[in-house]
Amino acid sequence: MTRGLFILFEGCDRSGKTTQSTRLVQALDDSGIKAKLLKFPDRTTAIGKMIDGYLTQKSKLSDEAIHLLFSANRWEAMNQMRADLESGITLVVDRYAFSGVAFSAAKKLDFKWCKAPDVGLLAPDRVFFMDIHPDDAAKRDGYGEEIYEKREFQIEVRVKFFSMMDSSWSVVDANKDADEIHRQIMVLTKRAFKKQEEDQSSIS
Ligand code: T5A
Ligand code: NA
Repeated sequence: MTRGLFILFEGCDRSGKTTQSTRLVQALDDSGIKAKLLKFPDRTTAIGKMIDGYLTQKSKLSDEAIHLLFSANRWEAMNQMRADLESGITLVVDRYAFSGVAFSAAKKLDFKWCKAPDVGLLAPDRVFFMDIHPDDAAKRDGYGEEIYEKREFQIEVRVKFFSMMDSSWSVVDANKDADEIHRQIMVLTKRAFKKQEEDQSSIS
């Protein structure tokens, strides 16, 4: 059984992660590849409901407490994610631990402290960074409703994301037309499947 791929979308707020991750899962399904869409925070769990209350500014939490809740919200999904990947399902994930670190570090929490609770989580095979300048994101529908959607803060978050990138990341120009972005994501995804195939044939 070939393991599924773990494909992650990251980016600043309103960069189009949900739009593109949804389209990718649909396209994979259409081409007969089993794929599942996951989104963090998962606001449906007990922990997720606490996170939602914080984001929508209905409740207050310290920076440290909300950071740990975001991490716990990933840990509670881990067993299912591992089982899915092992059974050959590709996971397309909308935000993950890099968001956790970027947003909390942008609040000036210590970078190493921010990374610690996520150590041991499954790592993504590929990361697509949806890159948009916060000034362009601010023009999109619904911007400014949640706690972090403020210009100066988003600029800081974007810098933190860039500081965490390695060769598994691709920076995608998220200010382009959604169809064009989707086509680019498909090219990058096909390349990731091909690489997995090549890696497997070289060890067997
Ligand atoms: N957070 C998250 C942490 O602090 N720590 C953590 O550990 C985690 C996981 C909520 C907040 O939580 C923070 C980060 C966030 O501030 P969320 O639930 O992912 O995280 O936030 P959402 O509000 O759901 O999502 P975003 O605001 O990030 O938006 P998306 O998903 O990037 O963008 P999307 O696809 O919903 O599109 C936004 C708008 O733009 C349009 C869409 O139609 C929509 O109206 N759009 C485009 N317009 C023009 N051109 C394009 N190419 C477009 N693509 C989409
Ligand atoms: Na979203």
